[in-house]
Amino acid sequence: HWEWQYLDLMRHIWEHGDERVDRTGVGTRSVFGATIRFDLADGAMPLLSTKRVYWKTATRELLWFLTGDTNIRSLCAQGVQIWTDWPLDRYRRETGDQISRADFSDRIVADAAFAEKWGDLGPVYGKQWVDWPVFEDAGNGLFRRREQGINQVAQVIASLQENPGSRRHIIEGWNVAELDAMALPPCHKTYQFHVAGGRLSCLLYQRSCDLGLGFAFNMWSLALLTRMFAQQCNLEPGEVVWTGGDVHLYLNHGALVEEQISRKPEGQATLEILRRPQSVFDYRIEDFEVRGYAPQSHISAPVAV
Ligand code: DHF
Ligand code: TMP
Repeated sequence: HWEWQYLDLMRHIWEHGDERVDRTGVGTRSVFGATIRFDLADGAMPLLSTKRVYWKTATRELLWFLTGDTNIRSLCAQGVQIWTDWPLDRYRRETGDQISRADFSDRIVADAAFAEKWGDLGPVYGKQWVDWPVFEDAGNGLFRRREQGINQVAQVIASLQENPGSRRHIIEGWNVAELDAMALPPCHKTYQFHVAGGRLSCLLYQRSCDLGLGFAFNMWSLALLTRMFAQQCNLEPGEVVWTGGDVHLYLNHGALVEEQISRKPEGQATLEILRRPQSVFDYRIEDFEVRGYAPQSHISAPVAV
């Protein structure tokens, strides 16, 4: 079962990882460099079976990236709170108001001006994916920002169709010039697509991975993005290759780790995409149906902010 790759990595890090103080102050055990592969043939998807993964939440996040939006407002409006903690943290620090997360989220949804002021994460994934900023010579010795930036997603879809054998099918989140303006510099930073034998594969390079929490979402989204691209390009889904740089377990995830490595993977979830939208930007949550997903119970763990 593919999931042993994950469980073995989890056990290895917990037992042998380098224990260190990280940015959040929580502390981690960490290894540098890891790979997990998964074959998407026959609709299979890399959804963990050893705990319930909220794949619809992860899907909503991916669709939100594709709109280019970087404000949490539309996520909060859908009840998705996976990004709320970072704007909330800034709001609390800058105003001293110790509002609860639920109240903050409600206010983000109810009050557009408040959301504009406090809900934006800066130029994170969505912005870089579909509107990477471009500067052009204004002719007067100055440069101006071109109104429309580069849509990397549209460009890669086009390059996959026009030049499938290319080794340059890349979507990059790591815009060095804008890192300071981001709430978090991108973790899943580089996606490279590859076509062989009519199959579309994708390799993700994730510079930093919270193996207990973020990974399950990142692996799902990697596979889902590949399935969407394959459908748009009339290719069969190939393989996904996940590579992590600093792959870590937070020290306060001990209960999750012990429980999860005591479980055994079982079954194989599949995904059907019910419709072929006009473009990669037109997918909706209702287009995705997961079958055969009967995971073991959810295991909650705190997120390090
Ligand atoms: N920071 C850290 N420390 N770890 C992360 O995984 C992380 N991920 C981010 C932003 N910053 C991060 C964005 N993605 C959850 C999942 C993904 C995610 C953020 C949070 C999460 O809390 N998942 C829980 C509950 C999900 C839910 O309630 O909907 C889970 O058990 O999967
Ligand atoms: P860092 O910027 O100091 O590396 O912290 C980011 C943390 O968030 C780190 O634990 C990795 C985790 N993370 C994921 O694992 N997946 C994600 O998609 C995101 C946004 C963050």
